[in-house]
Amino acid sequence: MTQTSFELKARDGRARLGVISTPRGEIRTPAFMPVGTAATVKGMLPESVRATGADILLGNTYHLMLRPGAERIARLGGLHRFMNWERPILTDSGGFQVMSLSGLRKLTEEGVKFSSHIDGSKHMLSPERSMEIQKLLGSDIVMAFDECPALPADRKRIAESMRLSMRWAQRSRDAFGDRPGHMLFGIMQGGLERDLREESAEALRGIGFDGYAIGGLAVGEGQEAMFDCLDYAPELLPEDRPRYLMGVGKPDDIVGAVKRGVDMMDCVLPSRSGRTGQAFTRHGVVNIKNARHADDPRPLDEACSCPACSGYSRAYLHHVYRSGEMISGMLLTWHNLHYFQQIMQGMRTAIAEGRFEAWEADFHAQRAEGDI
Ligand code: PRF
Ligand code: ZN
Repeated sequence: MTQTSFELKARDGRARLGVISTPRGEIRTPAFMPVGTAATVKGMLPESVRATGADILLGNTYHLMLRPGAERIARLGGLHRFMNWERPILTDSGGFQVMSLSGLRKLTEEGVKFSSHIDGSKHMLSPERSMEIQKLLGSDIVMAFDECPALPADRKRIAESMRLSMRWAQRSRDAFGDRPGHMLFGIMQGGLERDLREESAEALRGIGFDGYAIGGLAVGEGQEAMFDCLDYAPELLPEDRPRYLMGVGKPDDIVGAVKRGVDMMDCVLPSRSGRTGQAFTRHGVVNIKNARHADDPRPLDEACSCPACSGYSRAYLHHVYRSGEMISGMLLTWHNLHYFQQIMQGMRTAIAEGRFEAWEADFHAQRAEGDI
């Protein structure tokens, strides 16, 4: 009894509808995971995040190991209890964040030594230590430890990095062991090189994981190049396992990824943009700081049922943003997370009813409409 499963319920073209079951609850796919890097989705109570429709959050090994420390979180009963979110949590493994956030770092076959972006203190991550930390946190979906080169990078660098990540994937699998109720996902790398993506997928399938992520995209290559890769990459992975596209994206990236066979995604965009005065709506992005909202009595989106849209005008949201009031980030984050989850629910329903193509056409048509 493994206590976890992935059931595919419907398909429409390459888009898939499914459910991941874990002891902490079900994850409806296609799923969008809000990012709770530092054991909080910034500006939101966990029950509010749930109210937007999220089934699962993402946490970060890198941030939590540095502050407050994985051993401390374990002593306090694990990450779920610590942050008061009892539903599933997926944790990223740390390698990607070390490369993008830390100070001095040294990459070897063993792992990566680095200095903290917070206080400069010295730390080490390896496949074995990353598995240990994610176990201490109590993560439901554990990510293999990988390395992701920044693009553009030359082919030789991408190939060597991918092969290192595949050796680390095997070490992650060995260190993870057998943990009923918890899933381990492998991460495909290989940049935009088709044969390297194939080699990576082959290596991961040989090791065997509960799910498979597509890493190394949305790192500066642009949407067209990303979609070109997604035109073949998901199909290289086992059909009967969830596929997770890491760090994506804007609403149209998400829709394009689901259309190409992706089941899960995460991104800081809805929460981060909420704090910088950007709202995503059916018609496009609204910059609430813009002076043209100062006298506007309309809600952000008259068709949205979130608290920001049901109780407040654009004029109010503009005012609290300009005044630096905390409620500004709270309301806009709530709206953005709600909107992202509405997109996911819309896609899930459309796939179930075999009308994904029409849903997608409508999604793009609404965005083309004039004034926002
Ligand atoms: N690997 C890991 N985390 C990630 C990525 C990756 O390639 C990306 C790339 N978009 C985001 N987060 N481990
Ligand atoms: Zn709203």
